[in-house]
Order: sequence, then C-alpha cells, then structure tokens
Amino acid sequence: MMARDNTEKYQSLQLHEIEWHRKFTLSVACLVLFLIGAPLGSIIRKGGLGTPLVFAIIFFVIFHLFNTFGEKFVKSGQTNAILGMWLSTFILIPIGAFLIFKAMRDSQLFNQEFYYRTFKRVREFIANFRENQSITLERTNQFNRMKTPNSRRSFIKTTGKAGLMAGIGLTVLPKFGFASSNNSITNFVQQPLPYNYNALEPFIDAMTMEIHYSKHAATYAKNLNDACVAEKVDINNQSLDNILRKISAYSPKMRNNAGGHYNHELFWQCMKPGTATKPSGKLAAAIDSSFGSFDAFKTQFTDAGKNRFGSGWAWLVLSADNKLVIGSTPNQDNPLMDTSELKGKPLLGLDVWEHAYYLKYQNKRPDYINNWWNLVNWDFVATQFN
Ligand code: MN3
Repeated sequence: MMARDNTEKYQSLQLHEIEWHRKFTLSVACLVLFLIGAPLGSIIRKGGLGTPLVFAIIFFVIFHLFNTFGEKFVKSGQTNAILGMWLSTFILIPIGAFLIFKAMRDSQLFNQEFYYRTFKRVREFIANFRENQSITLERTNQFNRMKTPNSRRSFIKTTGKAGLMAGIGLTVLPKFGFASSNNSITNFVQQPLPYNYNALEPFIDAMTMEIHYSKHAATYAKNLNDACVAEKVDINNQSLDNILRKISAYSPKMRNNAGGHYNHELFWQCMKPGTATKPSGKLAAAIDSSFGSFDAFKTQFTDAGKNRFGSGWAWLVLSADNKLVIGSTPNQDNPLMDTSELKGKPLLGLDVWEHAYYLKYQNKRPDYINNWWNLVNWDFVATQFN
C-alpha cells in the first residue's frame, strides 16, 4: 500500500514536471519553427508566405513527433524531463541558425556546387596537412641519421631552404590554382562564381544569376566535357583556346558548349559588385584613340549588343594587329573561333541571350545593357588587354 502511494505520488509529480516543461518548449518551438520556415522559404525563393508556412508545418510535425517520444521516455523513466522535453528544440535550434546563416548569404543551400567546393577544400586541406607532415618527418629522419655536426649544419642550410619553398608552395599554390590555369582564362571545369548570386543587385537580380550560373553555364561545362569524351579530346593536354581556334574541326555540340563555357567563364569575371569605375591607363588611352571617347565606345558596344538578332554576345576584342574592335557573335560563338567573322582576343564580353536578363528586364534588352555598364570590372578588362 505504501509503495503504491509513493509510485502514484511520483507519477503525478512527473506529469506536473512534463506539463511545466511543455509550456516553455512550445513557445520556444514556435520561435524555432519560424526561424526555420522563413529562411527556407527565402532560400528557395518561391515568394509569398506559402512556402515558409509549409516548411514551418513540416518541422512542427517533426518537432511534435520528437516531443511525443521524448515524453514517453520521460514517463517510462528512461530519461529525465529536461532531456526528454527539450531534445527536439536543441536539435532544431542549430538547424534554424544554419538556415538563417545560409539565407543571409544567398541561396547556395540547394546548389550542389557549394557542397562540391566545400568537399574539395576539406580534401585539399587534408592532403596539404599530410604532405607537410611527411616532409617534416622525412627531414627529422634524415637529420637523425647524420653523424657529424658539420653535415648536420649543411643539411639544415639546404633542406631548410627546400622545406621553406615546399611549405610556401603547398600553401600558396592551391590558392593560385585558378590563376595559373588562367593563361587561357578558363579550363574545362566551371570555376566558382567570384561573388554571391545577389552581389550584382539591383542591376542583375539574384535569381537570374543563380539560374544563369548553376543551370545554363553549368550545362555548357558538362556538355563540353561530354563532347570531349565523345570526340576523344584529351583535356589534360589540350587547352580550351586551342579547341576554339580549330573549332571547325569539331562537332556542332563541341562548338556550342566550348563557346558557351568559355564565354560564361569570361563573362563572370567581366563583372564585379559595386559601382563600376572607368577604364584607366593604357586601356583608357586605347579606347579613346580607337573610338573617339569612352562614351562613344559605350554607345558602339551597346549598339552591338542591342542589334544582335536573336541570341548572342557583344564583344570588345584585341585584333591580331593590336587594334581594339567592337562586334558581336551569334549563339555561343566567340572571337577565338576560326569560324567567327569577328576575330581577336576577347577583352570584354556581354551575354545578350534572353536568359541573361529576361526575369528582370523582359523584352527590354537595351535597359539591361544600360544597367550592365554599372557592373563592368575594368581591372579585369585591363589585365586581359595588357
Ligand atoms: Mn548565358
């Protein structure tokens, strides 16, 4: 009788405790669910309240299931009330914090490229770390094998330098991986966008950038690699420039995708966030002497883009006889191609395909071009020119 009383007392106390915790977890959960729903909605950019609400409800169901099980565990005495009742909240808070962080940056959460890049960075870091360690170990071993102080001293002198160089190489080279393959602007792999999708707002909107980079341009890169496999091009011993210069020898698929990939890789670099300056130095002088003035150059380039019928690109190129020339190419052709009427080294390229502007500017291509001038990265154009 006494024991049963005690159990009943204990159970009612426990129920009271559960009720007490539930009051607090519910209010915190509402906040957490909002913190998850809102950023997820903004990340997938469906707009309106619908998407955040749907996500909030889904997470509420998850939260409720967790809590129901937690309560069961507390009642059966397998865990205490704090852990049982707060576990789901503790799990959801970091998820909410992560989503807010992602939503604040941009919508890379659903961008495979982001995960691929992160994975690659971690792998590189581990590889560098291992290599550094084995160098240190090897040097220690060599050092210990030496008998005389003299040879030890000369060893320190020589391997010290070599080790220093290796260390610098290992830490510096990966950072310049892109730059070193940059003689030809681009290789066969799509490079990370140099800025966030929303960085070019308000002139180019984030959704256009995301679709343009992660869908259109990514497809050119993928199809280019497929074409290289199909046409037995050894991409390790062949530069994209060379392929473009002899593009008439390849299939239309190679022409469209080699051009598409090259053009977009150049295009991303031709732009940068912030207010564009004017060209300066040698480039500014060359523009003035070729076109009369910077404004005259802008007008001529804008016309080249405006008047390109259908899809294509407007270009500023450096011709073989070192002259600045403005022109345009259809589809994904570019001035490096042997099939192109306009020939030369591309310094500045403008994508006038509808996919580059339609969401924001619809049919108003001239408005897109006028606004695009605010984004031109003249520093990059100058490095292409020099
Ligand atoms: Mn495009």
